[in-house]
Amino acid sequence: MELRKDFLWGGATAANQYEGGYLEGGKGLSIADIERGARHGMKRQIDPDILPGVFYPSHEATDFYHRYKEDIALFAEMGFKCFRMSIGWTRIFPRGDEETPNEEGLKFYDDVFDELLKNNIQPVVTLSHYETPLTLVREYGSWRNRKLVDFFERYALTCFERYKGKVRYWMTFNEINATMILGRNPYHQAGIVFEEGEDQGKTIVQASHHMFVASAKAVIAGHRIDPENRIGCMLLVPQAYAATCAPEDQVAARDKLLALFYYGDAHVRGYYSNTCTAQWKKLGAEPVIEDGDLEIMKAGKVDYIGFSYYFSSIESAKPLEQVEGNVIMGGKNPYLKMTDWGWQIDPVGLRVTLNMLYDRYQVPLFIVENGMGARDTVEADGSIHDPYRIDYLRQHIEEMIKAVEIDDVDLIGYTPWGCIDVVSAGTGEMRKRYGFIYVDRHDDDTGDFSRSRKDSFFWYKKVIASNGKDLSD
Ligand code: BGP
Repeated sequence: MELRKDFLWGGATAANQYEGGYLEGGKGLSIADIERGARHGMKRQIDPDILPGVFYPSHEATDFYHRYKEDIALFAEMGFKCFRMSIGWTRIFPRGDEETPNEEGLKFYDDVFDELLKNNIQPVVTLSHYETPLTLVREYGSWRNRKLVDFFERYALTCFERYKGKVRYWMTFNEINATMILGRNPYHQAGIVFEEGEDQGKTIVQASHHMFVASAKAVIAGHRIDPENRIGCMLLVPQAYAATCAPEDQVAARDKLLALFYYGDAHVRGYYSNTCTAQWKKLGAEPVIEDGDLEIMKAGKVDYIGFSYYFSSIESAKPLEQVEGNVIMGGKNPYLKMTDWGWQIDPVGLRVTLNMLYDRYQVPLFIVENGMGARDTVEADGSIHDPYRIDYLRQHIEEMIKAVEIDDVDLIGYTPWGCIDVVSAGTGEMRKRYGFIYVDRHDDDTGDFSRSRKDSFFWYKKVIASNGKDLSD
C-alpha cells in the first residue's frame, strides 16, 4: 500500500497551550488556566485560584487568538493539508452548564476555520483537550458527576451544528486514557480532584464511564448532523517492551498497556471487553451503568483512532531505573537515546504501535501527536538550526511509511505536536519547544511574540510536497 494521495500532513496544537487570550471574548476559566503545567497539577488541587504575582505562560501562550491569520499563512507556506487544534470549551460555554453558548466564542472559531479553508487546510478538531471548565470541577465534581454527560453533549452538538461543512475530522477527549494513569493525570485530564480517603479506582472507572457515554453520544449526534463527519477518540500510547526474555517481564509490558486498551476497547469496540472487566477486578470497582448506556456505547463507536506517540520504555517484574515520558514514566532502555527532557527516542516503536493498534482495532489510524521537545537557539542573523528535530521527525516518518507500505496499516495522516512553539503541557514552560515555527516568548515573561522559520520549517515543507518521498536535508 502507498501513502494515501490525500494523506493529511499537518501539525497539532491545543487551545490552552497556544491561544492565549484566556479571559478575552467572554471565555470562562478552564482547569488549564489555573495550572502551570501538569506537574503543578497536584498542587493546584489545593490552590484556591490563580495565584497573584505568579506568571502563567499559558495565559497569553503564543497568542494564536490574535495572530491566527499570520500563523495560518505560515502553515499554508509549509503546505499543510490539515491543522489539529482544539476548541476551548470555555470559549463556547464559559461555565460549562449554560443553556446557550457564547456567540463571541463561536464566532472566533468560525473565523479560524474560514481562514484555514481559504488556505486549503482542513481543520482537525479536538473537543476537549485538557480544558474542562473550572466551574464544572468546582461545582459539580467534574466527570464523576453524570451531569457532565449532558453538558458535554450540548457543547459537542453546538459545535457540530455550527461548524457543519467546515470541520470533518473531530476527536472527543484528548489522551483520555491518561485518566487511569494515576498521579497528576486524573486532574489534568478529567478535572478529578480526589477527596481525602476517596476510593480513587471507583471514581476513575465512574468518571471514565461518563466520558465514554458522552463521547458516544457526541459520535451519534455528529453522524446525524452530518454523515460526512469522522469522529475519533484520542489515545496516549506509552509503548512498552519486556526488559528481558523472562516471561514475567512480558506480562509487565502488557500491564503497562492495559489502560490504553481499556479506553480503546470502550471507544472502538463499543463495549467493556474482558480487558476492561479485568481492570475493574484489579481496581476493586465497577462503574454504575444506567439503562441504555451500553446501547449508546455500541451505537457511538468512533470512526478512527487518533493517538500520540513520543517514546517507549521497558518494563519488568523487578524494579527498574525509571525515566520520564509523556504523562507516564517507564524503565530505562539502554538501546535508546533521550531528549533533553529525558523522554526515550524510539522511531521503530512508532511502527510497532501502528501495527499493534491496527491489528487490534482494524479502524483507520491518525498520528495526531509526535515530536521532540528541545531548546532552540536563535543565531545572530535570526536563523534557527534544529537538526535534532529534523532527525527525530525524519526517523519517525520513515517508520510510519514502513507501517503503511510494508505492513498495510490504514493511516489517515500525521500531525507533529506543537508545529509552532506552544507552552508545554507537562512543565508549563516555553523553553521546551517542538515547533517548525519559533515564537519569541520566554519563561521570564519576555519576548515580542514574533514568529520565525526554523530549518525544520523548510525541511517539512519538502516532505509534504513530496508526500513523504523526500526526507533529505
Ligand atoms: C501530550 C499532550 C499535549 C502536549 C504533548 C507534549 O500529552 O496531549 O498537549 O503538550 O503531550 O507534552 P509536553 O508539552 O509536556 O512536552
